[in-house]
Amino acid sequence: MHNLDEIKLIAIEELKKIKTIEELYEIKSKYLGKEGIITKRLKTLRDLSIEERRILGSKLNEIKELLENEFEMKKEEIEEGGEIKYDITLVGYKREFGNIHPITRVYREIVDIFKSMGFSIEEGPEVESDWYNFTALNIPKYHPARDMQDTFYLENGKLLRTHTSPIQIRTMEKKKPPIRIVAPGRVFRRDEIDSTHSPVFHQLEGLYVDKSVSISDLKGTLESFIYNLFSKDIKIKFRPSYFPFTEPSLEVLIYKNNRWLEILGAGIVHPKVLENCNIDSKVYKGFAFGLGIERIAMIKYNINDIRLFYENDIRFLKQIKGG
Ligand code: FA5
Repeated sequence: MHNLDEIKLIAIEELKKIKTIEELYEIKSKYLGKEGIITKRLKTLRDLSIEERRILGSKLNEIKELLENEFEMKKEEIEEGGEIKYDITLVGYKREFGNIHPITRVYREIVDIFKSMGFSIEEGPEVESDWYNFTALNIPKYHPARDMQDTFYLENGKLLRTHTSPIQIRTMEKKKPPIRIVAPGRVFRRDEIDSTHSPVFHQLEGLYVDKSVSISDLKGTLESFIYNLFSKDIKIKFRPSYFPFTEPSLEVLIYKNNRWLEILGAGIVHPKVLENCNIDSKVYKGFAFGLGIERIAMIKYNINDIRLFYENDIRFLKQIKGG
């Protein structure tokens, strides 16, 4: 006669091997049926002393319960169709890999070029005061130039910056010339949305202040930047413009897909702007520029509608990969 632990192990081993419900009931009756091994043992308990009955009884009941559980589990397994509980042929979840957004990608390329020319990076807040966004830049209240950059005003009198030019003022306030910085950021305007305009877009400001700075330094810097970012074959055009904070002022356009696209505004820093920052305009001169990052990305990646950048359509974002 086997001891109880052996009986238990043998029963479990036998259960593992069976495949059908018929075999399962056979084994169940072999151990737990009327004439089953465990049942018979339970019947012999009454011939034992109280102490023996207590010890053996609890052991037998424990095994009985365990085997009943095992039978139930095996029954479920057989009913669910054999030993395989999971369908390993099912298609799994596909994990999408992310991409650097085209705006971030172009922004990084632009910054790298200016860094290689000796410019360092500055930043400023998106919520600005009237002083930094307009007044210090020689755009006093009621100046018509404010109309071209209408913005979103907050209840506390502050506004969402319309360009990155306030960072010029912030930088000149804290640094003494020579100054050579670029300042990227998100800007906001009450512009109508169309294929080349968005109410939220990105600019990169440039500022160079030193004792002798001329318009040809500005032109040379911008040309060198554009040829570096695109190639020498790109068609560019400078045209006169007007900004209250530069004099003279100009714009740069690039020819792509049968149209001229304006990418930046620039000029020689107005003496009043230098004076507003306590820089002696008789000693120092400066040039500044502000370029539209989306516009540059549109040219670089041949994108004809600015709205594609903000729709987060994976089919679009996937196409712009690399490096
Ligand atoms: C300015 O914002 C000036 N602060 C630029 C400047 C800086 C001039 C320093 C002189 C010295 P403008 O409004 O033209 O200028 O905008 C500059 C560039 O931002 C444009 O050339 C264009 O590329 C881009 N841009 C302007 N408005 C939008 C818009 N709504 N959506 C997308 N890009 C825009």
